[in-house]
Amino acid sequence: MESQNISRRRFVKRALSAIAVAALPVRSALAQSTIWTRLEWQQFRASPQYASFLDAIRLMRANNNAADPNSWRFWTNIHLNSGLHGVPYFLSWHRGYIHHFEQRLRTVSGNSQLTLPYWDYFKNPNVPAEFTDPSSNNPLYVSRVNTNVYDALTLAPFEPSIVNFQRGTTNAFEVLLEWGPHNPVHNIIGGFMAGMDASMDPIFWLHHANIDRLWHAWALPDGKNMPWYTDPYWSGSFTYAIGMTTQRDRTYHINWMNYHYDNLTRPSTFPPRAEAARMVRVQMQPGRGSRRPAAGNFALAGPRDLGGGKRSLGGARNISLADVSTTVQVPIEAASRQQLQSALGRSAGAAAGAAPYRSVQVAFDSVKMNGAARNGGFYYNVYANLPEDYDAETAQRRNLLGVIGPFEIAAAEHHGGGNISFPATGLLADLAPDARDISISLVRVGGRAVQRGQSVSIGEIRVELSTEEPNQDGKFIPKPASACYC
Ligand SMILES: [Cu+2]
Repeated sequence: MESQNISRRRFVKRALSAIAVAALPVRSALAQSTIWTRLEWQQFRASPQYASFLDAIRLMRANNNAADPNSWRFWTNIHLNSGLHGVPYFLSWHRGYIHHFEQRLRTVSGNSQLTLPYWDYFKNPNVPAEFTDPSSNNPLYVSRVNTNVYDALTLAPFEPSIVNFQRGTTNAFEVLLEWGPHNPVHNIIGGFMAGMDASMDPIFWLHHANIDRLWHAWALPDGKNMPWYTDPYWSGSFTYAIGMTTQRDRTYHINWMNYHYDNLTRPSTFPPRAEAARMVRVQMQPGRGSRRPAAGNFALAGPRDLGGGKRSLGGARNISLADVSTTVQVPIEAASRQQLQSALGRSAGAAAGAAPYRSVQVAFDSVKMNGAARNGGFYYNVYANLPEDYDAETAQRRNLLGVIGPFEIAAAEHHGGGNISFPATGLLADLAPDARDISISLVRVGGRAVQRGQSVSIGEIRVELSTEEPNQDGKFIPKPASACYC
């Protein structure tokens, strides 16, 4: 087993001393603990651990006592009740979560060497065959809508310009990775994966191990602009269950959790689509030109104060989404333009601290799905001010507000109300702060075979000003130059 480690103690010592140390990993037999290597599924299934993995999952799925950590439902309930999505620590929380699960797999299988495999869909977008064999004794099988996630892939988080990490900074990696490929993989696969019970599907764990690997691969070689582990950002802990707690700062680096990945190459190309039958797709082909969806004919909602330091600049009501894409045009009245500019930090008023509004968001109210839509297989990319002709990958970085699909709507329902809100301050400040209208486009991805007709309804889509400060770039303790992230 590879021992490539900087022990925590050594790391701290190095960080505190002013001695410049070459940024090389310490390879030493003196490393305090073993570093376990997580393998890609194709290697993993040929490894001696494969049988233990199947054993553990079979046993856990057969255990119906949800209060027992050895049961499958126990782990789904942790995710259901305390999973962090669309908020800070999305990546950090899941790193701790799957790490605890990996340890449970060892306990249940009795194999202390077992590690969690990952599925690299940038290499092969097909759910591995072992998961799709419906024989009754296959512990990896559950019913799914799609078994190819090509439609969920984007390279946007790995563009060289993406060096920030946390929410509220421009081009934040954590946000981009959640909007793609993380959420789209949930939505496109469908079934359990498209809802809050996602971890009932065994592929969930391989998906999240891959997301975790992509985070580490992105952070290499220097930790990018992640807050240094002594920054208050990392203080506190996650409690997953009784006796199952992880300090946040421990999730800063995978070596501190005693594991590693066999491949830390960042994705740079799309895989072959791999299924000839699915080549019919025309919309949202990554890297290919697309046209902004035509504006729909919606009832307009005028500007109004919303209370609580918020003001609507306007929007549209009663939007019903079928299996097509649409655009909502929000005209910005002359009287509101100055307020918008202030909120985007573009006017003297804002600089002097005189304007009340500091941030902009795009809000979706009362988002609902019909019954069939819940099963997933599709989603919508939500963009602001999409150019008439656009390149999907560029739009992913510049115009993407987020994703709306069964996974996000189920989460919004779970948290009450079905309201979804996307921060838009940085994005609109970059795009067109003086625009006379703001357009919100919903671009449908996937699901041709499954979802015909109306699938999602939205009470109102509006552009909101808020007196809340957006977080800003650079407000964190950076990694000392003498320390290494390796
Ligand atoms: Cu999750």
